Amino acid sequence: MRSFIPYIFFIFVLALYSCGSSKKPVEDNTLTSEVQVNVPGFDADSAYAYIEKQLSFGPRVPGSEAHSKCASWLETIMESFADTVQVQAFKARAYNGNVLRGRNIIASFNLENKKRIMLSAHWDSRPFADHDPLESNHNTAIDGANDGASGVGVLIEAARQFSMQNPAIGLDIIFFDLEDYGPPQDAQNYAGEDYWGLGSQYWANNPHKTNYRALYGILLDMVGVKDPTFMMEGFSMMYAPSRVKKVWDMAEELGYGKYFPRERGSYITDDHYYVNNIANIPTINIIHLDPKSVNGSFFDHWHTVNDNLESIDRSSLKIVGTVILNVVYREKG
Ligand code: AHN
Ligand code: ZN
Repeated sequence: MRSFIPYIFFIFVLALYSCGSSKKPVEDNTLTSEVQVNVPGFDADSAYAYIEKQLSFGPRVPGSEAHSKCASWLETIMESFADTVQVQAFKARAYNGNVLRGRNIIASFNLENKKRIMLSAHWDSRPFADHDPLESNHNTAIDGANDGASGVGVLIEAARQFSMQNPAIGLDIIFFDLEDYGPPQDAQNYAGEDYWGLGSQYWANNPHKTNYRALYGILLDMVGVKDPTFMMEGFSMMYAPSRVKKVWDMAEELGYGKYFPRERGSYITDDHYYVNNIANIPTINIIHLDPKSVNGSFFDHWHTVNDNLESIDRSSLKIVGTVILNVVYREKG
């Protein structure tokens, strides 16, 4: 009987290898371990002020003066906090044939460290309020307080903290441009095409550094909604389930479990999709999802003229910012 054992072992090894051809994305499972460290407090008032500042330029619609002024401001403020800031200027074709000029802004900390985390949000705002209940508003550009500015505001405040207390891990904060220029609701012919996330698609195909790698990425989108429910978004679970678990565990440990329910959300074609699919960096999306909202997915004021400062809740910024700071500072460099 003993002589069978090597054969059984051989068959087992063979079976292991034959599974390798499956198409399911395989997450790189080199999770880093946690360290004991004093994590600075996240200042939600400061994050709020950064959102207010972005909105002060007017809607950050590609091609507008507000867009270019805001880009310069983002570059300057990130230069004051980060070790380096790179601006990636690019052109992309929109669903309607318009050629848009975009700017991805990449702020890096601890450049010498090969172990890196990538944090991101989109900084442009949508040119049309195509989900507004008033049809006469459908061609009006939105402030994008939640849809865009909230994630950027949280990450600028995080950067301010990183400048005061250096984390052990390397960090790249990327503000993607041209996320929200996707086809309007009433232009049906473009469904399924890659017209969202033009900035992240560009970056994923042309990273700011050759052979750029990060252990994982976190995207923030619509994080300023009152009483948020950050459900476990579909593509995040498909490409980076262990990172979702890590962040949701951290949120629970911090007492924010209620806002990070362990429930699956729908699949959102957002910037993280392209970072996962093209650049192969396991990236999760912390995004407020509410199947009971008027649009069936996002917050009620999504892509309406009411996505303005009034729909931002400071305590939500505090929750998300605190989770981000804890995740980053507790990573071993
Ligand atoms: C789609 O609705 C296909 N994607 C939503 C991505 C998005 C828009 N995030 C913010 N605004
Ligand atoms: Zn949007």
